[in-house]
Amino acid sequence: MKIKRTKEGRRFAISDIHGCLRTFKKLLKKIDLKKEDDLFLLGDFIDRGKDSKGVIDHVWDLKEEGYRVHCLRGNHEQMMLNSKIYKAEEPFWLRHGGTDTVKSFPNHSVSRDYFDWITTLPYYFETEGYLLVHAGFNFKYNKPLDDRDAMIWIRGWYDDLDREWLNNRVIIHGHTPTKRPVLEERLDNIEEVPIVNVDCGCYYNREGLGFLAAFDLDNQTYIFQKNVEKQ
Ligand SMILES: [Mn+2]
Repeated sequence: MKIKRTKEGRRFAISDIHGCLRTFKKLLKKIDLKKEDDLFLLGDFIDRGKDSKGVIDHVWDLKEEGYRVHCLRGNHEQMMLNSKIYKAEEPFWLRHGGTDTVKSFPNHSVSRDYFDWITTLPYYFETEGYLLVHAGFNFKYNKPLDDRDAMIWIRGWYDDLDREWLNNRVIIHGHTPTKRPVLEERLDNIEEVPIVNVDCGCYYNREGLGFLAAFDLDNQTYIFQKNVEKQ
Protein backbone atom coordinates (compact mmCIF):
# COMPACT_ATOMS: atom_id res chain seq x y z
CA MET A 1 0.00 0.00 0.00
CA LYS A 2 1.38 3.41 -0.98
CA ILE A 3 1.06 6.29 1.51
CA LYS A 4 1.52 9.66 -0.17
CA ARG A 5 3.24 12.14 2.10
CA THR A 6 1.64 15.47 2.96
CA LYS A 7 3.38 18.68 1.89
CA GLU A 8 3.82 20.15 5.34
CA GLY A 9 4.10 16.99 7.45
CA ARG A 10 7.06 15.02 8.73
CA ARG A 11 7.31 11.22 8.61
CA PHE A 12 8.26 8.93 11.50
CA ALA A 13 8.58 5.18 11.94
CA ILE A 14 8.33 3.34 15.28
CA SER A 15 8.27 -0.42 15.81
CA ASP A 16 8.03 -3.09 18.49
CA ILE A 17 6.24 -1.12 21.21
CA HIS A 18 5.41 -4.45 22.92
CA GLY A 19 2.87 -3.14 25.40
CA CYS A 20 5.06 -0.27 26.65
CA LEU A 21 2.35 2.40 26.59
CA ARG A 22 4.04 5.00 28.83
CA THR A 23 7.24 4.88 26.81
CA PHE A 24 5.28 5.12 23.55
CA LYS A 25 3.38 8.19 24.78
CA LYS A 26 6.59 9.80 25.98
CA LEU A 27 8.26 9.27 22.61
CA LEU A 28 5.28 10.79 20.78
CA LYS A 29 5.57 13.82 23.07
CA LYS A 30 9.31 14.03 22.37
CA ILE A 31 8.81 14.11 18.59
CA ASP A 32 5.84 16.47 19.13
CA LEU A 33 3.64 14.57 16.70
CA LYS A 34 1.34 16.82 14.68
CA LYS A 35 -1.80 15.99 12.71
CA GLU A 36 -0.09 16.68 9.38
CA ASP A 37 2.71 14.19 10.18
CA ASP A 38 2.65 10.57 9.04
CA LEU A 39 3.33 8.06 11.80
CA PHE A 40 4.22 4.55 10.62
CA LEU A 41 3.95 1.84 13.28
CA LEU A 42 5.69 -1.30 12.10
CA GLY A 43 3.97 -3.94 14.21
CA ASP A 44 4.47 -5.81 17.50
CA PHE A 45 2.23 -3.44 19.41
CA ILE A 46 1.53 -6.23 21.88
CA ASP A 47 3.09 -8.90 24.16
CA ARG A 48 5.75 -8.80 26.89
CA GLY A 49 5.03 -5.29 28.20
CA LYS A 50 2.22 -4.69 30.68
CA ASP A 51 -0.30 -2.69 28.65
CA SER A 52 -0.84 -4.20 25.21
CA LYS A 53 -4.52 -3.29 25.21
CA GLY A 54 -3.59 0.26 26.17
CA VAL A 55 -1.16 0.56 23.25
CA ILE A 56 -3.78 -0.53 20.71
CA ASP A 57 -6.41 1.70 22.33
CA HIS A 58 -4.03 4.66 22.13
CA VAL A 59 -3.38 4.00 18.45
CA TRP A 60 -7.13 3.89 17.86
CA ASP A 61 -7.58 7.15 19.84
CA LEU A 62 -4.91 8.91 17.76
CA LYS A 63 -6.62 7.84 14.54
CA GLU A 64 -9.98 8.94 15.94
CA GLU A 65 -8.50 12.36 16.79
CA GLY A 66 -7.40 12.72 13.18
CA TYR A 67 -3.71 11.78 13.34
CA ARG A 68 -2.27 10.06 10.28
CA VAL A 69 -1.26 6.73 11.83
CA HIS A 70 -0.41 3.80 9.55
CA CYS A 71 -0.15 0.38 11.21
CA LEU A 72 1.58 -2.76 9.96
CA ARG A 73 1.26 -6.36 11.10
CA GLY A 74 4.01 -7.90 13.23
CA ASN A 75 4.65 -11.54 14.05
CA HIS A 76 3.18 -11.01 17.54
CA GLU A 77 -0.13 -9.78 16.12
CA GLN A 78 -0.08 -12.78 13.76
CA MET A 79 0.53 -15.18 16.68
CA MET A 80 -2.40 -13.65 18.55
CA LEU A 81 -4.64 -13.99 15.52
CA ASN A 82 -3.51 -17.59 14.89
CA SER A 83 -4.29 -18.45 18.51
CA LYS A 84 -7.89 -17.47 17.85
CA ILE A 85 -8.19 -19.28 14.52
CA TYR A 86 -6.36 -22.48 15.55
CA LYS A 87 -6.76 -23.24 19.24
CA ALA A 88 -3.67 -25.48 19.09
CA GLU A 89 -1.50 -22.39 18.43
CA GLU A 90 -2.57 -20.62 21.60
CA PRO A 91 0.15 -22.02 23.93
CA PHE A 92 2.82 -20.84 21.45
CA TRP A 93 1.51 -17.28 21.57
CA LEU A 94 1.04 -17.30 25.36
CA ARG A 95 4.66 -18.45 25.82
CA HIS A 96 5.92 -15.58 23.64
CA GLY A 97 4.38 -12.78 25.69
CA GLY A 98 0.73 -13.44 24.94
CA THR A 99 0.07 -14.04 28.65
CA ASP A 100 0.92 -10.38 29.31
CA THR A 101 -1.43 -9.27 26.55
CA VAL A 102 -4.30 -11.36 27.90
CA LYS A 103 -3.73 -9.88 31.39
CA SER A 104 -4.13 -6.35 30.02
CA PHE A 105 -7.78 -7.07 29.11
CA PRO A 106 -10.75 -7.01 31.51
CA ASN A 107 -11.51 -10.55 32.76
CA HIS A 108 -8.36 -11.65 30.89
CA SER A 109 -10.42 -11.93 27.75
CA VAL A 110 -9.37 -10.31 24.48
CA SER A 111 -12.45 -8.89 22.81
CA ARG A 112 -13.37 -9.57 19.22
CA ASP A 113 -12.60 -6.07 17.84
CA TYR A 114 -8.88 -6.50 18.61
CA PHE A 115 -8.69 -9.69 16.53
CA ASP A 116 -10.73 -8.01 13.79
CA TRP A 117 -8.29 -5.08 13.76
CA ILE A 118 -5.33 -7.43 13.24
CA THR A 119 -6.97 -8.94 10.16
CA THR A 120 -7.01 -5.45 8.58
CA LEU A 121 -3.26 -4.84 9.08
CA PRO A 122 -1.17 -4.86 5.90
CA TYR A 123 2.32 -6.41 5.62
CA TYR A 124 4.18 -3.43 4.17
CA PHE A 125 3.85 0.20 3.16
CA GLU A 126 5.56 2.26 0.54
CA THR A 127 6.07 6.01 0.90
CA GLU A 128 8.30 8.32 -1.17
CA GLY A 129 11.83 6.87 -0.96
CA TYR A 130 10.99 4.09 1.48
CA LEU A 131 9.57 0.62 1.98
CA LEU A 132 8.38 -0.14 5.52
CA VAL A 133 7.93 -3.65 6.89
CA HIS A 134 7.94 -5.39 10.29
CA ALA A 135 10.81 -7.87 9.86
CA GLY A 136 12.27 -7.54 6.36
CA PHE A 137 12.06 -9.09 2.92
CA ASN A 138 13.06 -12.46 1.53
CA PHE A 139 15.26 -11.61 -1.46
CA LYS A 140 15.84 -15.31 -2.14
CA TYR A 141 12.27 -15.31 -3.41
CA ASN A 142 11.80 -13.74 -6.83
CA LYS A 143 8.83 -11.68 -5.64
CA PRO A 144 9.83 -10.40 -2.18
CA LEU A 145 6.49 -8.61 -1.71
CA ASP A 146 4.64 -11.93 -2.07
CA ASP A 147 6.43 -13.71 0.80
CA ARG A 148 4.19 -12.49 3.61
CA ASP A 149 5.53 -14.91 6.17
CA ALA A 150 9.02 -13.50 5.70
CA MET A 151 7.75 -9.94 6.07
CA ILE A 152 6.79 -10.65 9.69
CA TRP A 153 9.38 -13.30 10.68
CA ILE A 154 12.61 -13.04 8.68
CA ARG A 155 16.02 -12.30 10.24
CA GLY A 156 19.55 -12.10 8.80
CA TRP A 157 18.47 -11.04 5.30
CA TYR A 158 20.74 -8.00 4.71
CA ASP A 159 23.30 -9.94 2.65
CA ASP A 160 20.63 -10.97 0.13
CA LEU A 161 19.45 -7.41 -0.57
CA ASP A 162 18.59 -6.92 -4.26
CA ARG A 163 19.59 -3.31 -4.97
CA GLU A 164 18.21 -3.35 -8.49
CA TRP A 165 14.80 -4.40 -7.21
CA LEU A 166 15.04 -1.83 -4.40
CA ASN A 167 15.62 0.94 -6.95
CA ASN A 168 17.06 3.62 -4.63
CA ARG A 169 14.46 3.11 -1.93
CA VAL A 170 15.46 2.59 1.71
CA ILE A 171 13.94 -0.26 3.75
CA ILE A 172 12.80 0.49 7.32
CA HIS A 173 12.06 -2.45 9.61
CA GLY A 174 11.88 -3.58 13.25
CA HIS A 175 11.62 -7.12 14.74
CA THR A 176 15.30 -7.68 15.58
CA PRO A 177 16.29 -5.89 18.82
CA THR A 178 19.62 -4.20 18.20
CA LYS A 179 21.84 -2.12 20.48
CA ARG A 180 21.69 1.63 20.09
CA PRO A 181 25.37 2.15 19.10
CA VAL A 182 25.00 -0.49 16.37
CA LEU A 183 21.86 1.21 15.00
CA GLU A 184 23.64 4.58 14.96
CA GLU A 185 26.73 3.17 13.31
CA ARG A 186 24.65 1.50 10.58
CA LEU A 187 22.77 4.75 9.96
CA ASP A 188 26.12 6.45 9.21
CA ASN A 189 26.52 3.79 6.53
CA ILE A 190 23.06 4.17 4.96
CA GLU A 191 24.46 5.03 1.52
CA GLU A 192 26.22 1.64 1.43
CA VAL A 193 23.45 -0.42 3.01
CA PRO A 194 20.07 1.30 2.53
CA ILE A 195 18.35 -0.43 5.46
CA VAL A 196 17.24 1.14 8.76
CA ASN A 197 16.32 -0.94 11.82
CA VAL A 198 14.16 0.89 14.37
CA ASP A 199 13.95 -1.87 17.01
CA CYS A 200 16.16 -0.88 19.96
CA GLY A 201 14.66 -3.58 22.20
CA CYS A 202 12.34 -1.30 24.18
CA TYR A 203 11.25 -4.15 26.42
CA TYR A 204 14.73 -5.50 27.18
CA ASN A 205 16.67 -4.34 30.21
CA ARG A 206 20.15 -4.89 28.79
CA GLU A 207 23.15 -2.71 27.94
CA GLY A 208 22.41 -0.75 24.75
CA LEU A 209 18.77 -1.88 24.63
CA GLY A 210 15.68 -0.62 26.50
CA PHE A 211 14.93 2.23 24.08
CA LEU A 212 11.92 2.90 21.90
CA ALA A 213 13.19 4.56 18.73
CA ALA A 214 11.50 6.81 16.23
CA PHE A 215 13.16 7.27 12.84
CA ASP A 216 12.63 10.59 11.09
CA LEU A 217 12.39 9.66 7.40
CA ASP A 218 13.07 13.12 6.07
CA ASN A 219 16.06 14.05 8.27
CA GLN A 220 17.27 10.43 8.51
CA THR A 221 17.83 10.65 12.25
CA TYR A 222 16.79 8.57 15.26
CA ILE A 223 14.99 9.93 18.31
CA PHE A 224 15.37 7.58 21.28
CA GLN A 225 13.19 7.31 24.35
CA LYS A 226 14.41 5.25 27.29
CA ASN A 227 11.92 2.73 28.63
CA VAL A 228 9.95 4.38 31.47
CA GLU A 229 7.56 1.52 32.30
CA LYS A 230 9.07 0.62 35.67
CA GLN A 231 9.03 4.12 37.16
MN1 LIG B 1 8.68 -8.98 15.85
